[in-house]
Amino acid sequence: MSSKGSENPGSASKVLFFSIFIIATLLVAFTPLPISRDEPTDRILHVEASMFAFAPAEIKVNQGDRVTIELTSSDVVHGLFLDGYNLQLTADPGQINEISFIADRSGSFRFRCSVTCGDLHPFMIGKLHVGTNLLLWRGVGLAVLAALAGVWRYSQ
Ligand SMILES: [Cu+2]
Repeated sequence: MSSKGSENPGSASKVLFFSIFIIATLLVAFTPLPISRDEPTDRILHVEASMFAFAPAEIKVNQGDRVTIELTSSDVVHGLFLDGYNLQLTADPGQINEISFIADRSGSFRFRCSVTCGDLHPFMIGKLHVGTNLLLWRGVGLAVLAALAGVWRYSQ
């Protein structure tokens, strides 16, 4: 690298890096959260149970949502027990059974069939994801940027 004619050949890239860093920091800190946590919504979810799966097997809601699960069965009697919330309902073939609850606990919770329905009944499992803690991820993002800034500073 030739530095003749320039007092500080690396200054342009430093300025560029610093600009990108500032922009990234502002984005992480101030990008509006896509979903306001203050406005819970009604979520009506149709879940179809059949040997030996739930469809859908993965459900996502936001913390605070009023969730209604409408369970149907397309073959034999199935049940749905939701870990963490300790909710349970069963569905006879061709019938709809529903349960409503407030998703006040965030995290990932398994739900599984609560009626022995055949050989693979123990594997009839789904998952409910409640909330993405966006504030937490924002904090993680800022910590990563701060760490990068430290690495960059000491590598000069
Ligand atoms: Cu079942």
